Amino acid sequence: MLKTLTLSAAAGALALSGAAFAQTDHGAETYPFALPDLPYATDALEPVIDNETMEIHHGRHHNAYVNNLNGEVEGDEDLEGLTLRELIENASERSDAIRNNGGGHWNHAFFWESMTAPGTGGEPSEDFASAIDDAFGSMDEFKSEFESAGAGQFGSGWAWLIVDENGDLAVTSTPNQDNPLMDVADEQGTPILGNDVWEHAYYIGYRNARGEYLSAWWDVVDWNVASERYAAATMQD
Ligand code: MN3
Repeated sequence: MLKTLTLSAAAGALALSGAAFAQTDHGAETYPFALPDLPYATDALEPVIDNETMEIHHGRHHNAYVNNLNGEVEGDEDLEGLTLRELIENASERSDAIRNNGGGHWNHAFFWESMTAPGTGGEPSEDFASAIDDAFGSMDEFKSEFESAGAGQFGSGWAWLIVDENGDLAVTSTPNQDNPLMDVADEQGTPILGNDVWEHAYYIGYRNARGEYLSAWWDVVDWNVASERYAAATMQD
C-alpha cells in the first residue's frame, strides 16, 4: 500500500524568479507520484466553481488518478524510471490504465494552476495577446472557439489552447484524460490552457449546462500563468 501522497512534489518544481506565482513542471515528476496541494483554498473559485465541487474533484477524483497511476507503475522497473511526461507522451505504447491515470494526474495538476480567484487572474501579456489576435482574430473569437471545443467534445474530455508544432496558437479537444502532449492526440502541442469538461467538473453548480460552465470559467482563468506558459512554449521553438 502506498502512503506517499504527502511526499513533496518539489522534484518537479520550476523556479521562475520574479514571478508572482509558483508554476510547476508536473511532467518532470517521477514515481511515486503525489497529489499536489491546490494553490488556493477549495472555496477560492466561488461563485464560478463551488467549494464542494473542488473538494471532491481534487480530493477524490485527482487523488484516485494518482493512486491508480502509482499502482500501475509500482514494481515495473522500466516504468518506475520514467517521468510523468515520458509515461504519457508515448501513450500509444502504454496500457489504458497508464494513459488514463497518467493523463488524469497531469491534466488536473495543470488545471488547478490554470485558475485563480475571480478577478485576480490579470491580463494576457502583450506577446500572448497579440498571438491570440493573430490566431483567432480577437480574444472574444478565441473564447468562442474554445467554448465550442468544450461543448462539442462528446462525453468526457478536455478543451485546450495549445502552441502547435509551428509555434502557433490553436484550440483543440481530447476525449477522456488524453491531452495534446500524447502521441494519440489528433492535434499535438504544448498546452497553455485546459478546461475539464467532465460532468464531475461542473455538475453540482451547473447541472447539465456545460456551456454555462464554459462561459463562466473565464472569470477564474489565471492569465499570468497562461502568459508564462506561452512564453516558455515559444522560447523552446
Ligand atoms: Mn476532472
